[in-house]
Amino acid sequence: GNFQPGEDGRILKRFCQCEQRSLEQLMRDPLRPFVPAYYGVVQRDGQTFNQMEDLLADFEGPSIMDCKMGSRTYLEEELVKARERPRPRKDMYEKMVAVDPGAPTPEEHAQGAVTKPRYMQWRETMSSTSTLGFRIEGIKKADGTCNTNFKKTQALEQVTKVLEDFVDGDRGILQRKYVARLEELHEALENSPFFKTHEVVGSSLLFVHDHTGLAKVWMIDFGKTVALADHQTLTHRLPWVEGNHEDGYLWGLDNMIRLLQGLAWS
Ligand code: 4IP
Ligand code: MN
Repeated sequence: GNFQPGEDGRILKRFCQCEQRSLEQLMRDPLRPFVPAYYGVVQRDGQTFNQMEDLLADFEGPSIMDCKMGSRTYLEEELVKARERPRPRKDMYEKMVAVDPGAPTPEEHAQGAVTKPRYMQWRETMSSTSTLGFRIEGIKKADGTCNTNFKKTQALEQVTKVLEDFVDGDRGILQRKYVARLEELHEALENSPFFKTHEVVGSSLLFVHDHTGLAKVWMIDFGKTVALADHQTLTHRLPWVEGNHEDGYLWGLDNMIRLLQGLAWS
């Protein structure tokens, strides 16, 4: 897989240049408290890894939720590449058909393949990525149960139910802790030179809590977080149109906070 255990309180993640660049800059940014500490590159068994903080180390039997943030989950350059040189993907066609046999077009059925942007856009519109600016990717609860079957979790009521289930038990307290942490993150994002000048795509918020009442949220996965061309900045809120690089990250975070606060979404 992508991860290996590292030395005391650290993990190794398969090397990705883009992620390295982002983590290095994030160590000198207001977002530092909200990302895993980065300890540089290491080699093991002939493979290269980014070494970073194990965010689960301080928890006792953690419950974990991964939410992929933003209204777009692929880079603009992937769209350009697919247009110039379409690469039909059989694996993505198969993942699509497994969820909805009616989703591919007749041409796609005939080819038995779809392009990556096509697959990614379809995933966005099936899930809450398009409607809320984030989607739940997976949950692992303290009791050992695991659920990654959220590909069709889109409606506000469904998303709310999953979040409620995740914070079950002492719901009020946990909910308040998560909301407080997300509001701090929100403030850090608004003060972050890194965030202003980067397109943040495919990045997740990792929610972690345990029975002791510890509850935290971090930003993770920067493999598709890229610097904008000179002097360009993003609102992270405006709708995406090709060329503007907007990622919908803050739109999604606002919706997430509102949902967790139990207020109606508008
Ligand atoms: C996956 O689709 C995820 O979108 C991956 O994103 C993406 O990796 C995969 O693209 C795509 O197949 P499912 O979640 O529906 O399986 P992430 O890594 O953020 O989870 P990329 O490479 O875009 O990061 P491919 O091209 O790696 O298969
Ligand atoms: Mn991810």
